[in-house]
Amino acid sequence: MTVDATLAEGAAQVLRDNDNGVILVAAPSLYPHQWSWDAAFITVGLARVSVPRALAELSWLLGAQWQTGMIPHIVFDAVDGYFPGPERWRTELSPNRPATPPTSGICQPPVHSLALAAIVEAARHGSAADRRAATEFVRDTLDQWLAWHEWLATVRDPDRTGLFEIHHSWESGMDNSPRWDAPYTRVTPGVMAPFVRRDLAHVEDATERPTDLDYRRYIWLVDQMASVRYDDADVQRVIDFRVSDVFSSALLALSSDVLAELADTVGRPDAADRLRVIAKRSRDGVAASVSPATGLARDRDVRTGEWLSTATVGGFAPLLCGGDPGLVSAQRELFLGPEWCGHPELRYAVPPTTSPADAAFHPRRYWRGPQWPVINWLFARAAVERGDDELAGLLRGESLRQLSDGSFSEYYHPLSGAALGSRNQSWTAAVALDWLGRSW
Ligand code: 9WN
Repeated sequence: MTVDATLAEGAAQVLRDNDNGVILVAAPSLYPHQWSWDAAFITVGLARVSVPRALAELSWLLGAQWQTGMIPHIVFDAVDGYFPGPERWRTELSPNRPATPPTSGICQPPVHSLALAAIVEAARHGSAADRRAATEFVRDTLDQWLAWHEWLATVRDPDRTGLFEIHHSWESGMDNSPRWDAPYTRVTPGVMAPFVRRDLAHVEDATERPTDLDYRRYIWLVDQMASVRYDDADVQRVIDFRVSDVFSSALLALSSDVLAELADTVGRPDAADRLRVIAKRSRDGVAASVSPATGLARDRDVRTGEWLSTATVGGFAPLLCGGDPGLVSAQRELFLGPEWCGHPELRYAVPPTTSPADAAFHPRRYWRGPQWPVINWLFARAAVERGDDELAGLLRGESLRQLSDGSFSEYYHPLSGAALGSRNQSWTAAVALDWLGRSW
């Protein structure tokens, strides 16, 4: 077998091992449930193995959609082992949650249309039955995806700024990124029910995970949301954390454009028009956030009105959603330059989650420096959407070198290249499989 074939077989094996017959768990022991954005990346990989299995994964997630349109960040499986589980979330207090299965009460970045498009693409090369199933799925579920995008673009962006707000850093998917340091100084936990973390049992070294103080704040916010039964308007009134997330807003723009194209293919120009309105407003919002001083896009603390300028990968939001060619080319130069992918001490030339040149950089601690294959995949996917195959090719080549250790780790040490976090993480195996199956 060639090196690539061995790696592809290893990735496919991880997906098989993590399949519990209903869902693919995000990781074998650290994350034994279905996570929203993980499921999307996992589906991209699954589409290369089996179109029906890929459709089933998205279907299960969509079955847990809330009546508001929100897709929850965790769909719980009937196993114990993760904290916070359903008993801490208490989403049964909300009239909007699905009757079953239990879910968390927040969301994650909207990348699901990329998964849908990957299924459609795989089906094009598959059997007639695959093609029919994929088209029917797009047609039958389009209104549910549209409701999800519209919920983000309206309820979570009441002033139509083009940047939607999050109420917990878990909603960004980048839990302890320095992006959230300033807003978290204003989250001051009071008296709360005790809890025991379970994540630390699954990593080699506690410095690979968020701190105990981070966790107190995370759970405090969960308790605040539960105290108002996850009512959208009440959460905005009581929550200590309200931040416009520029990276996720760029993903909403990208995903809305991709979903609009799919809507056109199933004869839904009405939906396509609504999605393109969301895409344009989000793209404009992202462009307006760019700091003239640093050239990086910025999040904004809704409670104080303050722009948040940290040198994190979130600053490259315009490279995800595209837009003004001058802005995109300036960002591209910065991205490949010495403070980012071109930093001389990096083992692989893919973006660290925080610039090594920034004081907040920490090479082991989760989203504060390590490199995440799924983030690299997103930048490559977005580059292809803009016609920048060269950038996509660079990211693919370096990522495959990084992944060649075969550990399919959750994240990697940016300087040494060491595997960090969970091993055999489903989404890492999924993007590896996708990269191996294409030339960008
Ligand atoms: C909280 C599952 C998820 C990813 C997130 C990542 C991590 C959870 C945790 O794992 O978050 O949602 O317990 O740390 O930060 O991006 O979706 O892989």
